[in-house]
Amino acid sequence: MLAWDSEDAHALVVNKHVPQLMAVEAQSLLSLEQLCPAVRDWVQEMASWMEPADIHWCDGSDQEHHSIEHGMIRRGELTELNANTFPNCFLARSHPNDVARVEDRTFICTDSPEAAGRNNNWMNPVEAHALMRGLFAGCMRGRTLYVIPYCLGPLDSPYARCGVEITDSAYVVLNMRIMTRIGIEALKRIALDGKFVKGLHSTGTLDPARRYIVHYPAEASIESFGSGYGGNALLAKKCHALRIASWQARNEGWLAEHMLIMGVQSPAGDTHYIAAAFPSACGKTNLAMLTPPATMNGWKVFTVGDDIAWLHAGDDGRLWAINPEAGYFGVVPGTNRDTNPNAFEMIHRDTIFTNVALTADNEPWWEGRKKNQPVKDWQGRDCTGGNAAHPNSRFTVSVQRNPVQSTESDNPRGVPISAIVFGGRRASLVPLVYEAEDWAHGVMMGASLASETTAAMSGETGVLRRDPMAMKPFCGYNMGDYWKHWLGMEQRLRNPPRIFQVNWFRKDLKGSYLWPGFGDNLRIVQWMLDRCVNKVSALETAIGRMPMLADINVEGLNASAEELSQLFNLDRAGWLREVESLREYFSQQGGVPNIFYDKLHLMSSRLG
Ligand code: OXD
Ligand code: MN
Repeated sequence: MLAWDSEDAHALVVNKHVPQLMAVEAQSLLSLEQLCPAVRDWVQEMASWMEPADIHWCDGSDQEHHSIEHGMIRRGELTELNANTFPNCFLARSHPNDVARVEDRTFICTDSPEAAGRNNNWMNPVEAHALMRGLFAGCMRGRTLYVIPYCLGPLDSPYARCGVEITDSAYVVLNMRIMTRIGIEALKRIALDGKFVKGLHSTGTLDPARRYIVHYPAEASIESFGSGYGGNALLAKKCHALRIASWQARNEGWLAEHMLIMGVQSPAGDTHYIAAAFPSACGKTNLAMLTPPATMNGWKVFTVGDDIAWLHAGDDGRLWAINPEAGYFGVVPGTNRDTNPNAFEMIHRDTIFTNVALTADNEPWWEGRKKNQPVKDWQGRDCTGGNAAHPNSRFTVSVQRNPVQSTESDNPRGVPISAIVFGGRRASLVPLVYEAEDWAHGVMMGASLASETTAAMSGETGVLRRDPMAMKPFCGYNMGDYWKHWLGMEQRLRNPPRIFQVNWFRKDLKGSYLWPGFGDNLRIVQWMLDRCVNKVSALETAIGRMPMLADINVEGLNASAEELSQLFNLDRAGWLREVESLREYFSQQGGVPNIFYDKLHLMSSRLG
């Protein structure tokens, strides 16, 4: 059993920090500005460059939050929603050209293009600084410059990392306060750590031609200009917790991944934790807070995180995970009582909605809400049907609102991971679930991930693209080096998690989904966990280990035996084409570990 005594581990980590914390505590009468001279000096330098009308240091208090909120309401940037049915909920509308991450405007600035890899857009750091300097110069005239000190991860965790975001967007402040631990406590931790990631953000004029999201991994700094959208503007999220952190993680021997973390408790009472990577808008939030089907009595799911996992090898040789975030920035459309009852309940109070539609009762509305009809679309226009809510409309809400949030979420040590899961959105080929034969095979499986694009990034949706480990848009360096780093993690793990791939999205010839998904995904999770404790055996196939159908819990399942077998159908010709396409893809990346080619060779000879 993998449960452990969290109280003891907590004491162990916290005690290490106590003398230093007391020293910083003694300074708590100092103003925020004085608490950390390194931050103060940097803010002053940036302010002289951006020329704001005033500077606001965020302390993270409720009072501050309400005053910023009221300012936004007064200026028409935030609308209060129905206070009876959605208390303390607000609607924000973004500029119609600013609704998603912009991968083509996102850059990694390393000394050489090779270090950034073909998976990233590259810019020379000197040129990038010059370009950004021009854009930021005087950009905050007449505006307030907010200083947001934040901590990613529990404040007392040795794995937590801090940053400071400078922004001229009040929307960013409100969202960052939900998504991370901001304010005085974060600044104290920065004073202790003696370092922080520097993030500069300005919405500028929201001109798409002057929109740049630029990262300098070697300098641990980020510059984002011209967008107010979450993934481009909440710099702690994708920019810091993934792009900058993945670079740091490689140097320091850990992993920063685009993964949910969930705890699964069996009726016998033991809990296992799973880390699962899926591309954006492929159901991570739904899986992380899944409600078990009625027939799986006694099973419980707890959410640790829904988007990002920082993973470290523990002294015990297991892989441990923390969620660096403190909130959810989830996709709204499709959320209802059937698909995700926990999320549906969670977003009925204390939530910021972005780009949803409105009903006549001033309630938020989105496709799949199943109640009422919209009268205003996401741009505030009278509704005539179509996409009333934007397909990438979002909710921002604290993890504390999640009825199934894990009590281990704040554990400074994290949770021990039993299984790693990779999943993509693929209409054909990839079976519902299969298991890797060993760590290297699992890493290659993750590297092979492909998925149909979604509305979370700008550009066409539904196009199949390779998205290794669901990190294509987020890996702050060369994919070849990243895969080698993943392979190398095995040396640090005496008891590594098992690795699986899932595909909830396989369709039949008529284009209908073969698998019901949502709560029923727990049946597949159960099989994976049974594998982790060697409770069931598996079928060795050309692509990996597949379940024996009798080992899948189908009690009460609304899928026929025919559908189930189609979900595991191994299309040999299709897989041979896949192997060829992977060889080609890997050869384009550069620096690909040889073992991937060995694994592909083995796969094609078995398929042949
Ligand atoms: C997200 C994304 O917002 O992946 O989490 O786009
Ligand atoms: Mn994400």
